[in-house]
Amino acid sequence: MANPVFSLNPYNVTHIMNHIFERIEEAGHVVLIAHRNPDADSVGSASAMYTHVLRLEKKVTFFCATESIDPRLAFLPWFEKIVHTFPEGADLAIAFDCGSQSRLGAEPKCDLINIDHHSGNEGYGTWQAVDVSAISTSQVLYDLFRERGVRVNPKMATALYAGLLDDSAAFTLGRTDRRAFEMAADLAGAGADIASCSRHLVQRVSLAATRLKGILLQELRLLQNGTVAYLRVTREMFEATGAHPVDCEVPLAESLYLPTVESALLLREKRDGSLKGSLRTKGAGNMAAIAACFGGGGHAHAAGFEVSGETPETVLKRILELLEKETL
Ligand SMILES: [Mn+2]
Repeated sequence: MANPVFSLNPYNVTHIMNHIFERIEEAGHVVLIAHRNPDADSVGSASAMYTHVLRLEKKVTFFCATESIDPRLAFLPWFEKIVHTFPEGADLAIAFDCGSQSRLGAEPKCDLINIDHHSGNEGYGTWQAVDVSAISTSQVLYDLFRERGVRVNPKMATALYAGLLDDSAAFTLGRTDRRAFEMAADLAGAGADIASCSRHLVQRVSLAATRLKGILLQELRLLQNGTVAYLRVTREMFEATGAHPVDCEVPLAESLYLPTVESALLLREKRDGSLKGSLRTKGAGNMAAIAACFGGGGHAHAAGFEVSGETPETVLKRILELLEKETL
């Protein structure tokens, strides 16, 4: 059975934090795990920890099961160190920004620390530092570093800032608060490369992604009196444009900019015939609860799932019913 999820708060943060840093100090070989199809928060958090573990003169491996990682993340420190095979002989693994064990893309035999901010975190691992009030996993890690008195150098500051910038949607999410801005100010003071983070994570788009966006926006359907945006992505669309699955994120997010749209659903056909669903909302419904009906998870405003053996039409119909219940 999974361990209970600790929410970091002033009463137990010191306790969890000490466990985590003592385990790292005792370990000989630490593996840092960015989740499958990683984002800037997962890679950035693991990157910041990489510097910390290196400073302790430990053997460290940066692992991510996905081989074709979003190239926008390549500017992050230690990105070139990422390997796709889980190493033998590690005695400690740390997962970053990974709500479920299946997203790890590996089954570590050693002790595992779970550092995350997803509300649906499964509580896997030997120790958990899961703060659901944090806007990014990099914020959870930033708090742990600060509490422990770990000095954040410019490389670490850039990596932590990248997670904050990306997960707050460039400081535009409604939940971007004083804590987020104070962290940003502190990291800027610590030498974070703000310009590179903006350039690579916000102001950069591939031609393939731009072409895919054009097709998706053309095919976008508005349902339920214009309150739901539906985007269906076929394999042909990827073949025609050369785009990467992650390139669906921006069109999906921007479909919420339409004034009548409250929620958005994207269904993407995968190579094996299964469907990847992504749900977003700017309303009150809980997308994580809907995704959970399909074995997925995430946040209230953004969640995802995977299903096989069902048609997009069946999945869409069921989601529309669930959305209706969520927004009643
Ligand atoms: Mn995150």
